Amino acid sequence: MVDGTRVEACRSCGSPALRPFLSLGRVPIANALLTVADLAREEPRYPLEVGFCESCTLVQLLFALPADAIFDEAYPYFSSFSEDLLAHAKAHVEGLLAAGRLGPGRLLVEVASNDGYLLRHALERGVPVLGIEPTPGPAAAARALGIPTLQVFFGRGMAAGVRREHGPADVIVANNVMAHVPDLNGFVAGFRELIADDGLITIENPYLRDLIDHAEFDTIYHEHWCYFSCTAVDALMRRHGLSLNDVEYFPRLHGGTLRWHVSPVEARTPRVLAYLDEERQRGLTAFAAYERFGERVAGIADELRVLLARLHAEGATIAAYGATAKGSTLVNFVGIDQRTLAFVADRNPHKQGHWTPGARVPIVPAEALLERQPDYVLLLAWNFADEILRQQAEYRRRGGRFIVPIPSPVIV
Ligand code: JHZ
Repeated sequence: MVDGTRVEACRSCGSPALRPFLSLGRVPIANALLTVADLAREEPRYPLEVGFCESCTLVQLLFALPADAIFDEAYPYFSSFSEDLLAHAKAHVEGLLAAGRLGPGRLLVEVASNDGYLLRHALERGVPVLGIEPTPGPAAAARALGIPTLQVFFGRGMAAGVRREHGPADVIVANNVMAHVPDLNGFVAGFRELIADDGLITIENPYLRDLIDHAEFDTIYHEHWCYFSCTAVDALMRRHGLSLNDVEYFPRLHGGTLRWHVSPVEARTPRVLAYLDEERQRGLTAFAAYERFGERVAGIADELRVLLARLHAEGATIAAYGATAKGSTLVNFVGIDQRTLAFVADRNPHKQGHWTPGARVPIVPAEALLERQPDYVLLLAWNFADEILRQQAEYRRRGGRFIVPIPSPVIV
C-alpha cells in the first residue's frame, strides 16, 4: 500500500482555488497488472478525482500517488506495439529533419523515450540521440536497439547534468509525458535548462477539449496528474521563460492529440493564437464547462453496463481488446469484471499472463480472438480503432463484432 495525498494547491500555479468536478470512485493503479500471486489478496484502491484550477485553468487530479509507485520495475507500457504510432513518430522525425532542426551534430533528446519507438528513426538517419526513460523494461528495450538511454526521471537537476555532459539539446521531444509528472514546474524548468537558446521543444499530449467533447473519461487515471489545454500550457511555459509558439492537431491520435511547439524565443503563429482564442470562446477557461461532465460520464457508463448485461443475458460471449490503462478506468468504473469479460487480448507479451487491475480479467495474446471467436469484443484501446479493426478483419469476417465504448457505446 502506498501513501497518496490530497492535492491542496494547483500543480502549475500553486493556487488553492481547485474545484472538483468528477469523481470516478476508488480504483486500483491502472497499469498495476496482477500476477497469479496477487490474486490471493485485495489490491489497494485510491480515490480518482479531478478538478479545475480557477486561477490558471489547469485540470488535474485531486488525489495523487507518488510517481515511483506507478512507474515501477513492472511498468508494462511499451510504445512499439502500434504500427500507426510508429508511423506517426517516424513522420515527426522526418519533419524535424526536413525543417533543418535535426541533422548530424544536432542533438535530439527525448524525455520518456520508452522503448525507442521514436529515437530509432533519428538514429537511423545519423542524428545524435539521447533517451531519458525511468522504467527499466522499456529502457532496456531501447538500449538493445543501440539508443543511449538514461534510466531516470527527468527534471531540473538532472537536466543540468545532461547539458554539462552532452551539451544543449537542439530539439527536445516529450510525447505523452507531461501529464505524468507530479513536479510539473521542475519538469518544465528542466526543459529550459537543457534546450539550446535557438532550440525547439515539442510536447504531445491528448487535448483536454477532446477529452471533454468526446467524454474520454477513461483517459483519467492516477498516471495522468494533469489534462492540458493550450491556455494552461501557455501559462506554464511562460513561468519558465519559454514561449508556446505553435500547435499541431492530430485528431485520430489517442482520441485527439496536440503537439505544442515551445522555444526560449517568442515567435507566436496565428494558429496558436486561434487555439487560445477558441478555448476562451468555448468556455474551457471557466469552471462552467466542466460542471456537468460527471453526469455525461455516468450516462455513458450506464449505457455500457445495460448493453453488456443484455448481451450477456442473451448468452453472447464477450471479451475485450487492449489491456490498456484507460481500460482499467473504464471497466472498474462501469463495474464489469471477469464474469462478463472472458479475457482481454493484447499483443504486448509483457502484459500477457497477467490479470487486469480490479476487474481481474486474464490477459492473453491477440490470437485468442480467432481461436475463441467471442461474439463481441469490447475495444478498450478505442484510440487505435482503425488499426485494430484493420488487423482483426478475419475475426469480423467470421461474424465477430466490436463494441467501441467512447464517446458512447456503439457496435461495429
Ligand atoms: P494504449 C498508455 O495508455 C499509457 P493506455 C500512458 N499513460 C499514456 O499516456 C498513453 O498510453 C499514451 C495493445 N495493442 O496506447 C498495446 C494491441 O494489442 O491505448 C497496448 O497494450 N494490438 C503512457 O494503456 C494497448 O493495446 C494493437 O494492434 O490506455 C494500447 O495501449 C494495438 C495498436 C495495440 O494505452
